[in-house]
Amino acid sequence: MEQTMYCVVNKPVKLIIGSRDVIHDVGLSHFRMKMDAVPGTPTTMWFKPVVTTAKMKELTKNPNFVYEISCDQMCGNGHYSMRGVIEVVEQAEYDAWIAKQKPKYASVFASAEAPKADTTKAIAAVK
Ligand SMILES: [Cu+2]
Repeated sequence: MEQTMYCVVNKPVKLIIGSRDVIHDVGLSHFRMKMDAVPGTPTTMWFKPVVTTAKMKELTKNPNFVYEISCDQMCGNGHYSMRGVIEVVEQAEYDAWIAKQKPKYASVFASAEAPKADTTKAIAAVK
């Protein structure tokens, strides 16, 4: 399942990155950044998005433009699916989005199935 990380334009974002299985790599190709995700050794990376996704759709003349976040390390069978989207929005849009979110931790711990260990989950925990 593709996940979306919402960020506010012109506000710094710090990712605290880990892995529960093998070495992955968090890649933000549009920001020209990447950082390894290493089991047992947390890494960090920060960035400040300065152009909203909506503005990038205009600038690129591509109505389907999305900022991508992906695993940039060939890590195994699931590598092809380790991809998400970063949605860069204005503060008001972010506030409206966050107000509609439900806590995820309660449902994770109540579930009999443990969360899948992959880079995307680690990233999702940061947002
Ligand atoms: Cu991978």
